[in-house]
Amino acid sequence: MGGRGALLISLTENLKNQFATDGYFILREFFSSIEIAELRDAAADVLSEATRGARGVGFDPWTKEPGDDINPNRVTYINDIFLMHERFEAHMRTRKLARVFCDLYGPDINGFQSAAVIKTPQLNNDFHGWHQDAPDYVPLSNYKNGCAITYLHAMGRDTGGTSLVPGSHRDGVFDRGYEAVEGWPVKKRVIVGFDTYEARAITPEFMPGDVLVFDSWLMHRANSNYTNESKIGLINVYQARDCIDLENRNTFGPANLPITRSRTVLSADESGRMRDEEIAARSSVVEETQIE
Ligand SMILES: O=C(O)CCC(=O)C(=O)O
Repeated sequence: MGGRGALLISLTENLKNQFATDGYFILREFFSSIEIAELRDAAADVLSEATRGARGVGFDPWTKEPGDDINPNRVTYINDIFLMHERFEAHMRTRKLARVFCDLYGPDINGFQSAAVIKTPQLNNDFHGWHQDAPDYVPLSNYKNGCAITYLHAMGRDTGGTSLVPGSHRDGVFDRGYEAVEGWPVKKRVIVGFDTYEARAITPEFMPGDVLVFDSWLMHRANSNYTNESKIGLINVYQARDCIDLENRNTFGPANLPITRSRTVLSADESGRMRDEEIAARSSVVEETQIE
């Protein structure tokens, strides 16, 4: 497990080994209480404006009753939050977070997703189900794609935490299924063949400021929240620049967005410009290859 603080210099060999073997690690107290308070305020701003029917926003399927103060409309996820609030734009570019992915994947890191996942009060989240993220992403040209969840609240079993199966990232991409459950408003997502993994699942306790870093092939699940307050996690997915989205499946805002080059975090302007240049350079290589 990660020690206290930011590991600013580089990830220890232990953490890198844990990532290779188990497919995840936890950085305890990675963000300070001041940073978490700012992120909660930003979340409250964004969530207060999310209305049903908006693109890239999901809502509690169980009830349309009002939620709590921070999430009055019972939003369960919201994509591209870095475009909605400058604090989330800054979070995606936090030096210490970006450096974690440089240590895992190399000096040049691109964005892939920037979202918030919210477990609303008394949410039965079983429908969310065990899954891997990779089936939504592949084909990728390599495996250098992973997620960081920043916990803004204390979360665990039945309090909105994340469960995972250590080591399951090494077994490839599994088929996904959707099962109807009597009385449920939505189907339950499942991994076909999960039975043999279930006994290995763990459910860590997370505190505000902790970060879970995991490989996109790792089996995981978002848990129910049987408390009376919304529990918020920020999702930041990153990948190595040389991890190519071969069929351009990623439609999230950070797709192909340079976040670091040579381990240096870029500003929003720099990375927007660089994305345009890199995409233009890539298409001219494709054109030249076709002419030859
Ligand atoms: O919110 C969580 O606990 C897990 C999030 C998740 O499953 C996902 O982003 O794929």
